[in-house]
Amino acid sequence: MTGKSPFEALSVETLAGRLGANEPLCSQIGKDTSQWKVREVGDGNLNLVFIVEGAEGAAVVKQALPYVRLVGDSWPLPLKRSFFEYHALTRQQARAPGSVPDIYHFDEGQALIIMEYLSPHIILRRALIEGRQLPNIATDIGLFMARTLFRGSDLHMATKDRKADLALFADNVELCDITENLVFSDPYFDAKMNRHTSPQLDGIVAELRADRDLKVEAQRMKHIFAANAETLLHGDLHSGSIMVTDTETRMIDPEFAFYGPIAFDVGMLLANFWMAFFSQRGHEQDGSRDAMRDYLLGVTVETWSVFRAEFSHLWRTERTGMLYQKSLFEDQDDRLGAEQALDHVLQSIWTDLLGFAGVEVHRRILGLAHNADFETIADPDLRARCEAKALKFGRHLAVNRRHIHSIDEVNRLAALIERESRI
Ligand code: SR1
Ligand code: MG
Repeated sequence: MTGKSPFEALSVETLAGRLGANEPLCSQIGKDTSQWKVREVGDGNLNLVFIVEGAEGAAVVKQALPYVRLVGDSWPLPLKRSFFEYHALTRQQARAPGSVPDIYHFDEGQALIIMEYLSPHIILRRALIEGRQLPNIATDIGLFMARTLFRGSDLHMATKDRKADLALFADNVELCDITENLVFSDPYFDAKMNRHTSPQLDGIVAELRADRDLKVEAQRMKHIFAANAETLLHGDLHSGSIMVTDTETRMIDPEFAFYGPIAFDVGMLLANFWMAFFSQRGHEQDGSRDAMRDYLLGVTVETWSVFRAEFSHLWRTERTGMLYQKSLFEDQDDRLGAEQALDHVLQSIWTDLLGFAGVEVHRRILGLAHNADFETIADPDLRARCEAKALKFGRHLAVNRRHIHSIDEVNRLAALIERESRI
């Protein structure tokens, strides 16, 4: 199969025939296709994902489909998202080595990426639902975010290179459009594809849709998302985009990559830890999840602290871009000025990440794309209680973000809301 053939979706049955001569794949898993075992394991919303095992190893073949898998061919989606995913992965690998799967091959025409099979890794979201406490995720993810977000910005890159990259990723229009609508707008009106736990949440949903301050703030976040092309984002950094073992963490699936605000990836990620926190009550049938709740709040504190420390370290050692240039500060013996500017930048990331986290929580409960943390709670009354608490928390973050000063303050609020028993 070459990049020149017309696009054709792979299947378990056709994969060996079509990729049997693919040199990078054969060199990973062995070229005797009679030994290949192929499974389709994609459980995301958009793509096909195959695990291919051969006599000498295994690999993952990920292929985009020309439509949204979750919805079907009534919602077309361009194959070029695979191009953006491939280019985002190569940049993430360069900026945060070891944090993403190794890439063996990219075929633009067939919209497929052949990459490292991560085993025995599982999706972080699943681990958190199972109540597993992973010791390294806060450090690994905090470092990943600081390194990729700092090194992809005008704080570090030559501005000519950053502008060329900005132009490249600006074409990821349709994936941005998904985020712009699904995250920032749909949850706040009766959008066609929305769903929520009903009738239990009907009253709260009506309240949120009538909440003028919330709607204004959600649109403010959308404005920042769309207009603040600061750095190359992962673009969809939630616990379903991270694979883990007890000791290893890898980020996957950056097909939503584009140039946006630093705070977006950080806010989305933290929101997913807070949602995991509020969902624990629904997974408590086999024993208390008190320790898991403490662990999850601890992870938010540590992730933010690692992010801040690494971002500050890079600010002091790798600030080679055109922003806040050293010639204005350190070179004039004004280290204090550089620190003052760093404080301002971190403060603005903090305020904005809270807003992004708030709307991310809302869209996972009220919009099209829900998350398994809540969805796997079978009892709808119990699920609704967990979701209602998360919605209240999300509203507080989004509306009061300028008045919240520390992550401890956020976590005290989460614990307080969690202890309230009524919807
Ligand atoms: C139609 S795509 C829905 C969601 O799935 C992806 O993982 C993104 O989070 C997107 O918003
Ligand atoms: Mg994804």
